[in-house]
Amino acid sequence: MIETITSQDLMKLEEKYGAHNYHPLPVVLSRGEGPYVWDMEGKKYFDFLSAYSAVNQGHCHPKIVQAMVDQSQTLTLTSRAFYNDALGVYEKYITEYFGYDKVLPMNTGAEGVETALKICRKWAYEKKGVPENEAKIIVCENNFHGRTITVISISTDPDARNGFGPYTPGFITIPYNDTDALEKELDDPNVAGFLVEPIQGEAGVFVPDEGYLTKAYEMCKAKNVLFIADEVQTGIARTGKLLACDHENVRPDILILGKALSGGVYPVSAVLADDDIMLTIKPGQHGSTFGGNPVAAKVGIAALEVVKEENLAEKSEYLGKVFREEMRNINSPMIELVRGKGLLNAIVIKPTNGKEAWDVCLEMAENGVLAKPTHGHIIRFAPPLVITEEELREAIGLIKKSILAFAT
Ligand code: IF1
Repeated sequence: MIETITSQDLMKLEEKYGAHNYHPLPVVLSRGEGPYVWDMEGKKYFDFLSAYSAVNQGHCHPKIVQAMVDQSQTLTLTSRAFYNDALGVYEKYITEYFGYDKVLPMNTGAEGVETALKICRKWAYEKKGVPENEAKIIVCENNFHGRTITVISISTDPDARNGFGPYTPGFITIPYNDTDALEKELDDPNVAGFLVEPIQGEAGVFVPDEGYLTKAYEMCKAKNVLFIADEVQTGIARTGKLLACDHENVRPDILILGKALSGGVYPVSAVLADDDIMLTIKPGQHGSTFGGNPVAAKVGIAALEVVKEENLAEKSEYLGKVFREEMRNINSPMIELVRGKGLLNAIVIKPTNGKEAWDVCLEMAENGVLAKPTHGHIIRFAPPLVITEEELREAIGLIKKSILAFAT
């Protein structure tokens, strides 16, 4: 049976045996290399999703895979009940890389967010003097921070949230990109932190006004409130700088990283902060079986080295400009808006002749480019940052052809 299994068979297997919590495009991928993936029939595609920006370094990057293979054959997991010979080296590397005193290693992005929220609350009680159980954290409308109960408690997306209550208390929601609303809520002395995505990914690559992050950061400082940046998706060269906050020279008090911290080969996330914040967490108060395991440590170093060695931030900055310029030059009534930073971009699609973003994505897949709609009418474009200019221009041609197939 295994020998003759087709992509149709595999999609049916997922339908029959897997929970129905996703609605994938009908392609079954079986191989990846750099900016490319191949389906079971051997058809080659440009991957313009990059596993939601986890594969910034390209599929199966040889250096990262080698680090994983080598460590996997030596020691995979000790738990944090014992020391291992890889973790400390990684902790030194990543804290120096991003310029923080300490790192707390976790596995997934949502765990990173949960960790940041816990650290923030602990700091509020021990350092800021907020009365017990009174700490509040400000979050933004249309955020995406993951899928855990607390994280969906702060979501405003009905699909993410509805039907999963009761919800975690202690949060205040304000509009994104709105410093007046932030200023008002910061008057509450029990506010401990402000959690924000420097660019809202799931909301459709929503880029805030220039100066928003700086102003929000300064307002937080004035009220002794921690500025917490979720850079799980925007971080590690995706937006044309190492961090999206770097565009405004803002240094978050708590920084959350995930996804590309492993180049997509393994779940690796991290929370970074300085001692006065991080050391409020004592032994036994937080942790994870897999967090900081030796494979993750070796993979994390390799993934971060690749970002520097291959100048991925500079590439992303330059290629992003090429991408947006070329997209804005496409003459189609379907393109309502092109926006983004670096190689994190989106096109807002105006349904035309009964065709919408999903149809455009199917047509692009047919033509050899994989991307996915978000919120029905927005298509996100985020290729691996290792894509060359020549490859990018070829992909742009295919995207253009797909959009022009519906309306000119
Ligand atoms: C899914 C979107 C991307 C994130 C930010 C934390 C997490 C994410 C800013 C949690 C995760 C994902 C998860 C993925 C879809 C996806 C996504 F479309 F929902 F918005 F990337 F654009 N913070 N983002 O974007 O990280 O726990 O998943 O490791 O299928 O849910 P995680």
